[in-house]
Amino acid sequence: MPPTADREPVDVVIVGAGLAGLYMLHRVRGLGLTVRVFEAGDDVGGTWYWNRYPGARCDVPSLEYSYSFDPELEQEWEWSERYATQPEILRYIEHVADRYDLRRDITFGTRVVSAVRDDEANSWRIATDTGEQVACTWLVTAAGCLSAPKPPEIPGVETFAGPIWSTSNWPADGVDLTGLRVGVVGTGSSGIQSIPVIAEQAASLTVFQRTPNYSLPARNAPLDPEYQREWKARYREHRAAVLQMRTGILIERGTQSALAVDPDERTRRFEHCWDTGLFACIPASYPDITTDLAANETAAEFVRAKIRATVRDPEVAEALTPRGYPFGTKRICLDSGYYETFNRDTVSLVDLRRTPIVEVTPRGIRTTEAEHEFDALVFATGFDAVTGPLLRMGIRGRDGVDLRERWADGPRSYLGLQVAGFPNLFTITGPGSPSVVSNVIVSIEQHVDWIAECLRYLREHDIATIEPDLDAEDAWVQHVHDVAALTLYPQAPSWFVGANVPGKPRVFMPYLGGVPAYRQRCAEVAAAGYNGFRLDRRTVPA
Ligand code: N01
Repeated sequence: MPPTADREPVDVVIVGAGLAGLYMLHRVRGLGLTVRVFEAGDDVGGTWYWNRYPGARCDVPSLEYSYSFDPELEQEWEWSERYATQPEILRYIEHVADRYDLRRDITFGTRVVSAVRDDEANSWRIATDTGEQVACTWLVTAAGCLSAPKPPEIPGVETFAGPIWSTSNWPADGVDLTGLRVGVVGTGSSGIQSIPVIAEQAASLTVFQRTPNYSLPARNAPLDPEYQREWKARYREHRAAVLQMRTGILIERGTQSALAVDPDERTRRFEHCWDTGLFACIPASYPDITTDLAANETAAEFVRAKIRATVRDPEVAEALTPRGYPFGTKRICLDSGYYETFNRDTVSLVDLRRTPIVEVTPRGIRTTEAEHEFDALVFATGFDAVTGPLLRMGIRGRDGVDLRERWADGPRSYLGLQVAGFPNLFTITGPGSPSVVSNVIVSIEQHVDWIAECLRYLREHDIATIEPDLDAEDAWVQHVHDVAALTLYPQAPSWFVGANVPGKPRVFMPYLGGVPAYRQRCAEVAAAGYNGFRLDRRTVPA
């Protein structure tokens, strides 16, 4: 039996008050619908609320990683750096919450633990970890793609005598690492951003690396006020240009094969990218870098040479050098002094491919070779990405079918927006949409606008339920797969394919068809009266 609701039912429940949930709330209010938002954190911000680790910053330029829905908002907010730090982005999100008076509909410190479809009442019954229950007609998840931290999966973690911090749940008051011997496990974006800053504070730092990543210099700098003024004067033009970009980030795209150009010219092009500090620059230089192994290897070798030229100890340089998977098929990292950090006397690297971790001990970390002693440990071990945040929400659709069962062999959705058998459930940046392979705020705004317009349509046409046709869903899942198969992406054991979570089905989850094509498809579907969706006018029993 679904739990009964003990609060007034509402039209819409939104799960999450990060960038997606806040804008969804704003749009839903604009439709005159009643709404509740549940947020696990004690304030707004989502990813930018939790990931407060030292060095955390965005790797999409600030002027592009911001809402576009209100020209006044974009004019009044001043970014101080090319790539904003976590505190600055959080201040921006708090400003948005204040400006549109959003907090009054948000229940903080509350996690949704079950969402059960009641078909007869045409509602979703939501239960939270604080015991609250509420029914809603439409359920919108805005839980983010990288919000379910993955446990480190190392035995003995609970025995460590000192503090353990996780980059994905960093103490809000910060941490003083001065004078400490620190061990960091994990060298994805979070590790790579935090390691140089931790190294500056700690007495010593040991980095435990399982898979080397490709990282490019961010070239972060204060934003020149004149540049910002000029940008803002042409904001509409820039926003329109962004929507023409495959990744939703402004970038110059080449058209030639990397193998067709003179090697010196290709190196000059890569050098230019190395200097620009845009992570999408090298992959965009030549279209076949993402599709052809030999073309990809030219970029991979360019970055490897940079690592060798930066890191003084050749053995350490070799250990830091990524091999065995194509460049860019794991999320490329942007750093500020990452490779240089390994030239410090106080920093050492443990190559876990050579000597794996056996266990965490009360004193530190024991590998097959040695026990390393620490005062504190930092885990930067990543997330159960894309599906994790949805599957931990206890979602059960028609006939009590658990979303976990439905997705046992990998996520299935139509356009990444809805799942067959789960009527009136919308998933912002869901699997099968560009989400994490795009500038996510661009994808968030597009999904929110699409869902808001859909809700308007449903009301105007007196429609009680919307859900995808199974055929349309199957065709979309196949299309997402086919597009990914044209690229090198599925070849890497990345979180994009769920390879970082033991037992997770290996399916490439985001949609690689690019932002413009995806937007067009979604727009066409809506314009055709929600082609591929089943709209049900049935009246709800009294
Ligand atoms: O997580 P990750 P992340 N023993 O999964 C290692 C976004 N982001 O938090 O690769 C030893 O990338 C794991 O090793 P391996 C961005 O999209 C954006 O860093 O599985 N090591 C890997 O090295 C990013 O891609 C920004 O072999 C273990 C690391 O931990 C995504 O979030 C900043 C281990 C995890 O790397 C995730 O990044 C930060 C174990 N048991 C994040 N388990 C921006 O700049 C895991 N690892 C906006």
